[in-house]
Amino acid sequence: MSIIEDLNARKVLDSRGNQTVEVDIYTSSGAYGRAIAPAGASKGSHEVKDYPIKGIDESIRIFKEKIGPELIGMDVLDQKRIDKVLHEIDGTENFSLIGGNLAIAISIAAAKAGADYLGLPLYRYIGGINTLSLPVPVANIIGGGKHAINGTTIQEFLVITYADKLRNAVFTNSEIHKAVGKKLKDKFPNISIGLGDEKAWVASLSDEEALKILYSVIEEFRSKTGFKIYPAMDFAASSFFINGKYKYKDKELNTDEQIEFVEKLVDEYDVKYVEDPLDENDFDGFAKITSKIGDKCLIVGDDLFVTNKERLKIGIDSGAGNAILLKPNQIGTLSDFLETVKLAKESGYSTVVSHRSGETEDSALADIAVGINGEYIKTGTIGGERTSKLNQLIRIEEDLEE
Ligand code: 2PG
Ligand code: MG
Repeated sequence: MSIIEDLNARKVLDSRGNQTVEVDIYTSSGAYGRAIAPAGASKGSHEVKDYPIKGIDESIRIFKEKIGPELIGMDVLDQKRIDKVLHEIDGTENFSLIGGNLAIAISIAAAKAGADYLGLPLYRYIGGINTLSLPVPVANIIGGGKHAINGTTIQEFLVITYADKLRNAVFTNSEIHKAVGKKLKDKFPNISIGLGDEKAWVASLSDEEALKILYSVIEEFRSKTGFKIYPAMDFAASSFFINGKYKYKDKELNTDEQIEFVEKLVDEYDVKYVEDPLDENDFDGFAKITSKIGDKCLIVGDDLFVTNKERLKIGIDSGAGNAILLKPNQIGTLSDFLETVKLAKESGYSTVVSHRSGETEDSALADIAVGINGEYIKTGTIGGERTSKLNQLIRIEEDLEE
C-alpha cells in the first residue's frame, strides 16, 4: 500500500500557450507522480468535456475543495478505485462537472506514483511482464484543417515507417520531415513555409498536391533506407462536413463520392492508414468504406469512437473501422482507457495511441503505448512536446534490449 498523503493541482501551459492542468500526488511512502493533461483542437463531439462550462479555474476549485480531500488516504495502487471516485464526485456521463482534463491528470499522476512506489518504469507498471512490443510511430509531416490556417483541408498527412528498430523509424521520420520541408521551400521560394500546431509543414497546397509531395519523398527514403514506408492521412472529416457535404477548397463531395475519393488516394499513393475519413456520426459510411478498402488499409476511428467503449461496441457490431485511435483525455481516466483497449484487442481492432494537437513535456503517453502493447503511436515528428514522447520511446527500446 502507498497512501496518498498530499496532492496539488495547478495551471500550466500547453504547446499552444493555452492553460492546462498539472497534478502532483505524494504518498506516505515517499512515492510521487506528476501528470499534465493535453488539449485537442479538432475534438470529437462525443469526447468527455475537457473543462466545466465555467472553465479550468472551476476544475481547480473543485479539486481543492472536494476531490483532493476525498483522495487523501487512498492507495495509489488502487487505480480502479481512484478512477471510480472521480466518476462518483463528477456524477455526469461526460465529466462535465469536474472536467475530463483534471480527471486524466489525476488518474495518470496516480499511476505514476504507483509505479514510483514499486520502483518500476510506468510502461512496466501498466504492462507488467506482458510488455512485449514497441509501437510503430505514425508521424505528422504536412498539415492543415483545424491545426493550421490556410493549410490543406485534410488535417494530417503522415508517414508510417516500419524499421528494424523503433529509433531508426523515429530518425527516418524526422529526416522525411526535413526533406519535405526542403521540397516545399524549393516549390515556394518567395513565400515562408510555416509549421502548424503539431509542427507539421503548412503550405498553400491542395490535398492531393500535399500527398504527391509526401509520396515522392517516401519513395526516395524507401530506396535510401530499405524500410517499408507508407503515407497515412487523418482527414478529421467532421471538421469540413457541412450540411451533408464534404467541403474541400476545390470541390464538394457527398458521402459516396467522399468514399470514392479516399479509395482513389489509397490506391494511387499506397496509403496504409486513413483516420476519420467520414463524419463522426456516420457509422454506416465507416462500415461501407471498411468493407471496400479495409483489407488493404487501416480505417481508424478517432472522433468516431472517442476512446469510448460504448461507441466502439457500435462500431464492432456494424463493421465500422478496423482500428481505433486511443487518447487518454478523450475518456478521462486510465481505467476507462484500459477497458476500451481491452475491447479493441478482443475484437481484432488495431490500436493507435495518440497525442493531442495541444501537448506538453509529459512523456507518459509513450509508456502507456508500450504498456498496452499498442501497435502504433501517433505523436508528431518534431517539437519538444512531441519529441518528449519519441525520446521516451527510444529510452524504453534501450531498456527492453538490455
Ligand atoms: C487528431 C488529433 C491529434 P486534436 O485529430 O487525431 O492529431 O487532433 O488533438 O486536435 O483532436
Ligand atoms: Mg484525428
